[in-house]
Amino acid sequence: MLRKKKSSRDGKTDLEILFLGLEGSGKTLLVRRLKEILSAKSGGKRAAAAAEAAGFSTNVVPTIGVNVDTVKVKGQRCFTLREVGGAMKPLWKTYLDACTGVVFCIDLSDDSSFATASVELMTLASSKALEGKPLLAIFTKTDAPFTMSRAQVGNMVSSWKATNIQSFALSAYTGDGCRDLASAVRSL
Ligand SMILES: Nc1nc2c(ncn2[C@@H]2O[C@H](COP(=O)(O)OP(=O)(O)OP(=O)(O)O)[C@@H](O)[C@H]2O)c(=O)[nH]1
Ligand SMILES: [Mg+2]
Repeated sequence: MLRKKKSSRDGKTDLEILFLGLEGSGKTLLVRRLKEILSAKSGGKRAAAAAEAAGFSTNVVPTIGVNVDTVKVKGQRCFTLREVGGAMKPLWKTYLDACTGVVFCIDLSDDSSFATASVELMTLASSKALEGKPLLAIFTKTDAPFTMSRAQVGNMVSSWKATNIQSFALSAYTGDGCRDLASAVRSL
């Protein structure tokens, strides 16, 4: 069963999504993109137009510690998006108990980190604290000039057969694929 927190205000469930992944895998930009999509939905057309007019900044700096964002979807639930920086990897496990689910970013453009990312993801998948909770693996930076091949990605995904990991590929830079992830997050 998913652990969902009851909101004291309206009785709807609140969700806490934990964003993990190696340094530079794209968590901060993805959280920014998701926040934009989730908030635009809550504010309707006017909010969506305002967000678009304001432009989407792709400027990011490495996360030293933890970033926390909240999005309240009108009349519905509150999403807490908590990113723990890749530099905090030894402390990731201390954030697992409190979350509803994990979004784990894997940088498609970085072949040197691909195997390590897979090992970290498998460690999370076998963690007791995440038992029964959704674990989403996100292949980031699909827009990059160099990305891992379909065969390499396929090999990695097939090694997850015995797990309940769900995977997505997207670019937080262009926004491609981000709406699918937002829909998955909404339905957690
Ligand atoms: N081409 C491309 N670059 C991206 C994308 N997402 C992030 N980046 C770039 O990748 C770098 C790292 O992105 P971050 O979002 O800071 O990565 P992070 O996982 O939060 O890194 P830490 O906070 O250090 O753990 C930055 O230079 C981003 O601009 C993407 O979808 N496409
Ligand atoms: Mg970051």
